[in-house]
Amino acid sequence: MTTERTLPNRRRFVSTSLAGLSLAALGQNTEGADGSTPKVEVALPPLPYANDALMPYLDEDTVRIHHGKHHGGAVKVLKRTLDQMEKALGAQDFSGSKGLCRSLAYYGSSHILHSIFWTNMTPDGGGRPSGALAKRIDQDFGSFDAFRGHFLASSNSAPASGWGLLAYHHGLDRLLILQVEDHEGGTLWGVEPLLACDVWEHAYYLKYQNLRADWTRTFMDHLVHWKDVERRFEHAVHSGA
Ligand code: MN3
Repeated sequence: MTTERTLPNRRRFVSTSLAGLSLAALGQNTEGADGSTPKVEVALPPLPYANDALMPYLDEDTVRIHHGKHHGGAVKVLKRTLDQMEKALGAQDFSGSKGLCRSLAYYGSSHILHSIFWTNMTPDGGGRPSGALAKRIDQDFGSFDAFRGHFLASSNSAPASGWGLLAYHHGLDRLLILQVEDHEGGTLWGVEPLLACDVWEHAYYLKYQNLRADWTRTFMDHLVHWKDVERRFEHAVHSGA
C-alpha cells in the first residue's frame, strides 16, 4: 500500500473516529480552512512556551520530560495504532480489534488531553475568566469560587492516573466537571474538554512530590490561561455537536 493511498485513509479515519470522542479544537492550528471544522493532527504539538517558562510553579525538567517523553510517547503509539488498524482493515483481519480499540481510546485521549493541557497554561496565568465563560460558570456552578472548589476537589480525588476536567456538554448545554480515569474513563458522551489538569504523578512529582493538592491549587491560581479556556468554550458553544 502506497503512502499516497494510506495518508488520505488515515486522515479520514482520524476525522471520523477521533472527532467522535470529542477531540475538537486542540490548539491554534486545528481548525479547517473554513474555520468551522476542527482537525486533529496526529503529531506532537510544540509547546507554546519554553520548557522553563512556567517556573517557579512548574519546573523545567517536569515540562521537558512530560511533553517530550510522556506526550510524545503517546503520539507514537497512537500513530502505530492507526497504522495497524489500517492494515487490519485492508487485510480484513480483525483478530486484534479489541486491543486496537483500547489503544485508540487510551492513547488518542492521552494525546487530546495533553494537547489541551499545554495550551491551558501560560507563564502569567491564574486569576479569573471573563466574558461569556465567566457568566456561564456563574450560571452552571453558582460562582467562580464554587467552580474552583469543585474542580480542585475532583482533581485531588481523581485516581492516581487521572485528570481533573472542565468540559462543555453540547446536548445538555452546560459546563460539567469530570474526573477522568487514565485518559478516557469517567466521562460521558458529548462533552468537549475545555480545561484539563493532569494529576498523573509524572505531571507534578518532581516538584510537589506527594502533595497533589499543592499542584492543583498552583495550577488553578498561577498557571491557567483563561483566554485559551474562553476561546475553547466559545468554539464549543458555537460549533454544536
Ligand atoms: Mn501527563
